[in-house]
Amino acid sequence: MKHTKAAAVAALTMTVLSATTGCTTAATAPSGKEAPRPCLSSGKLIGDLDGDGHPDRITEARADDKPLTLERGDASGHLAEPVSAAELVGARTAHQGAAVGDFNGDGTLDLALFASKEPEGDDPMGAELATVKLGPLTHGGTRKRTQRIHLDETTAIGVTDYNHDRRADLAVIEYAGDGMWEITARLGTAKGLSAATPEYAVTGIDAAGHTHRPLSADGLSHFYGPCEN
Ligand SMILES: [Ca+2]
Ligand SMILES: [Ca+2]
Repeated sequence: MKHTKAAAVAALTMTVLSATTGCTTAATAPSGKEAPRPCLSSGKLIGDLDGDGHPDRITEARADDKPLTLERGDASGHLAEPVSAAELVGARTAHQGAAVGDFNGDGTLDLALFASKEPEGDDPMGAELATVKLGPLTHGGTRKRTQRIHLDETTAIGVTDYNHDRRADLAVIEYAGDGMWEITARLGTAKGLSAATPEYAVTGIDAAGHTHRPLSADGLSHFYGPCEN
């Protein structure tokens, strides 16, 4: 599957996150504050990604080349300018992307990042960057526990739950070699995503009976309900 480069244009707007987003509280953030439990509002994830105890707004990556964006919220409920996936990755390659999900199922949001160049030959050579930062993240988006995973040349990533275990799984549009692309998956585990993470080709035959799901814009709806008003 050939995929075009994602546009990473973010509107420079200052938005107020309403106090009525209705996020209930869950785990305790590093700041000592009760971290808001993630929920969905108008299709966007409201949750504390940066670990300061205040809800952030995450616009999920979409299959139609709309990349993930992050708007960090503060104590007053204001949302800062959207940060693009490319800015989160911090690399200048042909493709960059980010996906947010709870890959280890501990209740905190984790952040997967990749940076990749275009394939240069028949054989996959690997993405230049493929990591998962397990939450809770710090304010700067860093994390003490960063896991490296292997991806071949990649153009997009997203989350869904292929094996119905309530842990986020990473879906990847990945170079398969010989000019071919495929959607592959890395299954979330109690330890997150790692080199030992189970993986399988979504576009191939799946002996385990996992549901075939391509990258989609509704991945987070498998895990989070609407915010209460
Ligand atoms: Ca987590
Ligand atoms: Ca899963």
